[in-house]
Amino acid sequence: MHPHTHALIVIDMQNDFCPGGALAVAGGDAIVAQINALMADFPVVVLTQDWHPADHSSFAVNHPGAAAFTQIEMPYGPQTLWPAHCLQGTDGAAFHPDLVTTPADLVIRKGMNPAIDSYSAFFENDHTTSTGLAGYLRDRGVTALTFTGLALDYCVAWSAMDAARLGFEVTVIEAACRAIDLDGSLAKAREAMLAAGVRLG
Ligand code: VGL
Ligand code: ZN
Repeated sequence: MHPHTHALIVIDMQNDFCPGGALAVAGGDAIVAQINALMADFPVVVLTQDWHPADHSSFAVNHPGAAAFTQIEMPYGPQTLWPAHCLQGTDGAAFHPDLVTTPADLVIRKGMNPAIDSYSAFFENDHTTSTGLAGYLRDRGVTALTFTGLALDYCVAWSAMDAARLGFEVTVIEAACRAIDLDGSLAKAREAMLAAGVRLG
C-alpha cells in the first residue's frame, strides 16, 4: 500500500472510450483488470468521467459542415472536433461495467460547459477554470499522483501535465493507458509529458 499522500487518478474509463463506444480507443477495455488491481494499492482513489451536454462545442455535429477528427479555432485555442460522446446520463458515459468503482473516494465529472472542452481533470481547456480537484487533493494532504486510463494522449496527458505544473509528483503508468493516436498525438503527448516533468512508468 502506498502512503496516504499518494493518490491513484483513473481517467475516463467509460463505455464510449472502449471498443463499441462512440469514441472508441483501441484496447481501451484491456486495461480494466489492471486498474482494478492498482486501486487496492492506493489509499486515495479518484475516478473521472467525461460528462458532456448534447450541445457541447467539441462535437463535430454541432459545427455544420465540419468533420470529426478535424481542428477548429476556439477562443481558448485549437480544438479537435470529436464524434458525440459521453452524453450525460447515457450508457456511453457510464463506467466500463467491469471497472470496480467501490474503492473510489471521489468521482469528478468534467466537460459540462458547452462552450469549453475539458480534457484535464484539473482545468477546462482554457487552462483557467478549475474543477476543484487540486483543492480536494491538497486538503487531504496528497502530494503524489499516479495516472491511468483513457486516452493517454488526451485526457491522461493533459491531466498529468496540469498536475505536474500544480506541484504534484506525477507518474503515468503507460501500460495501464491506451491512446487515440490522432496525427502523431501520442508521440507529441509523451514528449510534452516528459518536458513537464511527468514520470512515465
Ligand atoms: C477524451 C477526447 C474527447 C479523453 C475526452 O478522455 O481522452 N478525448 N473527450
Ligand atoms: Zn470529451
